[in-house]
Amino acid sequence: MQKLIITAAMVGAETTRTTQPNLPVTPDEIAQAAFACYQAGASIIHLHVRNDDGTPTQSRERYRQTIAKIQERCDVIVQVSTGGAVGMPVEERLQPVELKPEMATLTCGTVNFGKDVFMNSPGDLIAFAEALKQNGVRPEFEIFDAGMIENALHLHALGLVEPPFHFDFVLGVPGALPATPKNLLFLQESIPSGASWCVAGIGRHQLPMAVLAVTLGGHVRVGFEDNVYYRKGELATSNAQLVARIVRIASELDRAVATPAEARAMLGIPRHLQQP
Ligand code: KMH
Ligand code: ZN
Repeated sequence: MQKLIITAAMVGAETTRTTQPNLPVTPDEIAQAAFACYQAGASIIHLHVRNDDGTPTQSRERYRQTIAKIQERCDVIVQVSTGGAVGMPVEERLQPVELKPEMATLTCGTVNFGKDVFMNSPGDLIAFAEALKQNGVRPEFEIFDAGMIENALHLHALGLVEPPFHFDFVLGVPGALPATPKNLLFLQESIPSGASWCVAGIGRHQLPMAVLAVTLGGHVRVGFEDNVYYRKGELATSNAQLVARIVRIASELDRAVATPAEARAMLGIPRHLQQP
């Protein structure tokens, strides 16, 4: 089995300080939290940024400041969000890609998202894939529902993305594919051989989906973007606490955890370049 890549999704766009008082918001807070996650065993930081008042933003400048502060502390892989928050236009969502980060998300279709609709039209997917290609950024395909895998492969047919492919199955969003073992197995079987996958279980599904991924040879995403609890009724004290639990479980199951350098090799990321 490949070494385990742990992604920390520490911020997101929807989680608030009201639901999780330890949510990092400022560039300094996010960089400190990223370093703690790296020390705990995360090799990828899935990055969203916020304004000082806590509202979500895709500001290129805010991403630039935050990435610089992360890179001052450690060589973790920074994967910027191109999802942003529901309702943001494509141009706004694409701002952090101009910084040429090592990775970015690419959501592969439109999906109901709680009471909202997370829009990703066929034309949007092409715009995201073109921007990532132009800037030399490795995509992580965000798969909220089974049909999105086909949309990702269509981008390959158009010559916009190249293997090795990496998929993130986001399971348990209200309105999207439920987080069940059966669905996870189905998705695992539905991606091309040679592709890698990660699972991000939402809410109470985060831990059981992660444990399944550790045993099946997939990779794991944890953090406050997807889940704010350590266990039922008990808030997590930090994102790093959630990462550390996965490292302990992986150790018990004899699954070694990847360093950022090992994750780069597995994901086809050529080498680590500091941001200008
Ligand atoms: N905030 C969600 C609407 C991504 O980061 O690419 C989208 C999201 C996906 O978080
Ligand atoms: Zn995200």
